[in-house]
Amino acid sequence: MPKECRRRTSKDLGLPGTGLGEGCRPERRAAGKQTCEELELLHSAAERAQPSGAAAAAMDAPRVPQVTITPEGGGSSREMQQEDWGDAVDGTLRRKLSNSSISSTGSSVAESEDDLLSDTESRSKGLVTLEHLLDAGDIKPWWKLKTIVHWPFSATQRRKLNWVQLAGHKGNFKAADEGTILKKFSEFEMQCFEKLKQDVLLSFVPEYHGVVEKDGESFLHMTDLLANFDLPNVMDCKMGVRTYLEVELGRARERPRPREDLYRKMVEVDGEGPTPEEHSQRAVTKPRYMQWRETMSSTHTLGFRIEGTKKSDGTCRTDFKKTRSKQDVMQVFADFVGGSGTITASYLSRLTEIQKALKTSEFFKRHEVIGSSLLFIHDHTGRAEVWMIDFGKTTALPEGQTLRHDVPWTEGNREDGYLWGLENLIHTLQAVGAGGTGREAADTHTH
Ligand code: I3P
Repeated sequence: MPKECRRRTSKDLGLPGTGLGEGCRPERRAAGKQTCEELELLHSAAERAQPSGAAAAAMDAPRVPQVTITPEGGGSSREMQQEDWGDAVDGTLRRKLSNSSISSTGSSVAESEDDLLSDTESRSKGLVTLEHLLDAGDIKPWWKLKTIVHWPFSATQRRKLNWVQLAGHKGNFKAADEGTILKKFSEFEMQCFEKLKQDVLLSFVPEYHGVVEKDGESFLHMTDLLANFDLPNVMDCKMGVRTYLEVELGRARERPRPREDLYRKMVEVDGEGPTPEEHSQRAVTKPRYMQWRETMSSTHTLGFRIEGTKKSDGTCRTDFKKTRSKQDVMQVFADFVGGSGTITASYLSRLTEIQKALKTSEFFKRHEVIGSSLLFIHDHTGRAEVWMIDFGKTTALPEGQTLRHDVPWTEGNREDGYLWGLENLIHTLQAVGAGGTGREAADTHTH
């Protein structure tokens, strides 16, 4: 089961006193590992931040982004320093959006299969790095932005920065006008949003406002899904039985690029994961890693997996790599909805609507939907929504070809198992609503 993060103490950070949570166990830090710890760091810093100038003028906004910054590249990683805090919260720390494969992790990632993809596609992977604006000549470490969620701010310390990304999904974001976000441009995703304008799925995806240029880079401008929530609870479920594109598989086969960072991530979860050969190479290819991830989690068994959750109380959980059984998934859901039948029912109703729309959607029929998530959001008012997000790896099929999305994948058929996963997700949530433990609700459909 996933571990809960602990809140880092001011002592950990070398910062003056901040309010701190207790009771979470310490976790060993590992490069590339998704953690919640840094999320708490920014919260602590933000609580003390004194907005000034334009930021102070915008103090009527109730939320600020909460970010998880995961240092990349073992040797070069470091904790956030006190000097960074002011920057992080007053905006002088610029979010530099670039391909962190190059900027942060050096050769191991730069050697990945992704580098065989187009530049646009590679950049669309959603990696965010942060760079200081001051000290242009100074070489600073790069950080990978993993999670952005809202955080409640005291009345006197509010800033208007409503943007969001989910735990477990990497994202490239910039703050935008109220209620909107900018996401790093991806050709695939842009094409999806354009096509979705004429599709029945339109009401289930974030509103898309077009491409904008900022600081010399392109972004997709879209609605911030959290904007209308008060202290939202957020969950990201990655849909489908497969999380890599067939094209990635083919390219990896033609030109294998074993990666040490993925080997390390694998070993961290399961020392027996790598084959003897991979152990001796101390590296695994990306498709191999992705397939292993799928079998460790519920992707293969249920056709979806939980990537991360963030609750209104600040509890963040991102390590669901071994959450595989229906019982475990149910427990996470039960905890997420806090036993609320109303929230569960609202989620189910929305999921059923999405399911219905998917079955008639022309867009869905004609696309291989990989790495896309369903985003669950609810708050204490009882408001609960589910949205389809992340289309950076959603690719159009050749003219005339269509997918069923509920049949097994065999290489070449491009099936993604999205609908099968959704059906299982609905059954899982129904079992949660019925107060089941998961044991008695073993009615999961199998291929
Ligand atoms: C990552 C996850 C991402 C994937 C990333 C993996 O593994 O599968 O979906 O990015 O590849 O490392 P984990 O969840 O275990 O951290 P894409 O979906 O963009 O392929 P990457 O390391 O090449 O960014």
